[in-house]
Amino acid sequence: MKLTLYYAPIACSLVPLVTLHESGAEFDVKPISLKNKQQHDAEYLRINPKAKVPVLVVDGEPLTENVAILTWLANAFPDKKLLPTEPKNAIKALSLMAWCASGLHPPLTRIFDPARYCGVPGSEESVRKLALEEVIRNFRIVDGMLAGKEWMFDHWTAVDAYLFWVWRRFGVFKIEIPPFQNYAGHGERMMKRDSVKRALAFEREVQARAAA
Ligand SMILES: N[C@@H](CCC(=O)N[C@@H](CS)C(=O)NCC(=O)O)C(=O)O
Repeated sequence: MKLTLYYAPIACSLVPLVTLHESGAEFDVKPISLKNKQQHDAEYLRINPKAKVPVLVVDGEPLTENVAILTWLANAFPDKKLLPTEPKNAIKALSLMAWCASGLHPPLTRIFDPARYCGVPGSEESVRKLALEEVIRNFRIVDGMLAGKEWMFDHWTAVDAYLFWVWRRFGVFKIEIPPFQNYAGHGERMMKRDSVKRALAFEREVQARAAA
């Protein structure tokens, strides 16, 4: 089986990158520069017409959307228990991944690139402010869910990788927010995992190459 991940530094493609490392699979990574708008190159649009990362190409077949990629990986590598298998927790994991994609992720993009969400001149700060309020509401929910837990379920899963990316993505903005101890602790535990260390070392490598 040939696996290729299309990936960009800082972007949500970190989630499948960490999960691929956790799977123990052999895979290639093709870095894309979102900064240089490479996602709009004709060659890339043939792989993903949505012009987004991540894409996991499985034996020549592109699969998009984090939720689908993580589910595919969990099914392909069942021994690694990348998602819970007990039916009640399996559906909870799907619900959490869907929330990561549709609830936690979008306000981060509005903070990063507010002009994309409202064309009214001078509206950027307002878009940012509202998005930040949404992030704080969401983080409060995640923080409550993680209380007293090492991971979201009784063992590490790809849901933890997704929650970690959201936490880290926000951290890159360096905006002061109230403390979220449980979520912060989760982030610290994630940073100790080999999969995360390898993914972040790769990110540094790609960024250094781009800056050279
Ligand atoms: N729903 C998609 C979201 C993918 C997405 O928004 N990716 C961002 C990076 S975090 C992207 O490629 N942005 C490029 C752009 O919008 O031009 C998923 O979960 O995979």
